[in-house]
Amino acid sequence: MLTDTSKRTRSESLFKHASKLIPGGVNSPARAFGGVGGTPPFMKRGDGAYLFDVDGNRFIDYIGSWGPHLFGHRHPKILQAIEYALTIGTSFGAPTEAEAELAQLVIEMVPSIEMVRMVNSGTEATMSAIRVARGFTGRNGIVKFAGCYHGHVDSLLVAAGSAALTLGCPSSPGVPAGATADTLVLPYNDCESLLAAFQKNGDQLAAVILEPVVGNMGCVIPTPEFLALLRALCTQHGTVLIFDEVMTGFRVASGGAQQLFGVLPDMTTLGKIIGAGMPVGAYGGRAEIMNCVSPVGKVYQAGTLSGNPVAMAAGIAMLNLIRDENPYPKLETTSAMLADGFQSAAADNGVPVTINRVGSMLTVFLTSNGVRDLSSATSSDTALFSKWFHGLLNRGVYLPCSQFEAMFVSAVHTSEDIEQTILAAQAAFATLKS
Ligand code: KE4
Repeated sequence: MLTDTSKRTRSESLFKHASKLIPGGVNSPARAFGGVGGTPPFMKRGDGAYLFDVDGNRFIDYIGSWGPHLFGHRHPKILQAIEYALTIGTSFGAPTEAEAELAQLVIEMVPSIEMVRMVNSGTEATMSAIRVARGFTGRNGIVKFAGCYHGHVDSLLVAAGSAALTLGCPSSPGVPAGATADTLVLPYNDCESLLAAFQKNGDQLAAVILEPVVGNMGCVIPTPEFLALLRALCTQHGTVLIFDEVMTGFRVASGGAQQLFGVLPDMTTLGKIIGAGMPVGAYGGRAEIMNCVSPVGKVYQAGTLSGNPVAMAAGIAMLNLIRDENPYPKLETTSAMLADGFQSAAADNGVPVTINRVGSMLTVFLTSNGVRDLSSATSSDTALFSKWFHGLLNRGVYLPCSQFEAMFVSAVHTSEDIEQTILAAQAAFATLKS
């Protein structure tokens, strides 16, 4: 039975009020509905696979805070760990045992990481990894790929994905030319241009950074040839290969995309799931590289709240949950059921879609083309996507508010939730024909 969640008057008044105080009424542009229009629901609480808004509507949540909630909202073991941490304090600015405990878990779980440094966000992680790669190699050049998003780092805010792409500002004003002069942007999955770039500039390249499964132009999957060539060229030229696993880390496998695909980077950045909803990022890699980081080495990076005990407790609980419960088989089954359901619902209504999925991250592109890079992703009909998005939102299903994002299934989404979602998708696709 379909639910009607179209009445959201309190969210509308809150959005008007917040917009006078905070740019766009949000603390991150991705939440502002800029790509789909309308008013974002203001959420009151989350529980398991659901979000509840201030108007009393319940939504089946496929954002999961943009990735962190692998086990849904308010998992008891994560809450318990946070509650205990609060009984001993919030932050000391001194080393604690918990930081070493989370570091140990990350090193054991992520194949290529020998040493790791905690920070407070994915952006801090990628910003720091780029600096370390430049310090380690003594070079300046970096390669990124059009449509990939690595946080709002000056040198990487070029042809960026996520909300930068959604809102039509993939290369942001305010970033001085000097900050991106050493950044080379290539098409994702394009072996030819990668080879040419290395033949021309290989020995000036400090790093190549990529999302090893892209979420930020929607879900885009690397070809095995592309990953293999990347690895080979970086090895050949002494360039640091950075897998930005802020989204894919602990999401597509316990060891991230590098474990799933069997390709080991030199450095890895992490975020989202590692903090279980608390602000945690991390960067790590070969000990030889990480020993360049202050205070052991000379590459400076610091943070008042990095490794704070409350966030560490949440991260430790999350990674222990992953090791104890191994959610991936169930995530695969539930996510495949969801993708198949979307595919049939679209076909039943004559709506051409392309669905890309890796494990529990997926995107329904409103296009009949295959989607393998930014130009094919942007061939999607974003106006049609917006209509479909609102059709689902008004029927109790909360997808990422952009064609250029990935949705996430959690380990606590049930088959009933999936069936309910497909019913809503069926009805929403039907409205696209009118
Ligand atoms: P944060 O600084 O937002 O923690 O992480 C930046 C980042 C880095 N790398 C990847 C692959 C990422 O996906 C992100 C952040 N992702 C976006 C959503 N696609 C976060 C949502 C937002 O910006 O509000």
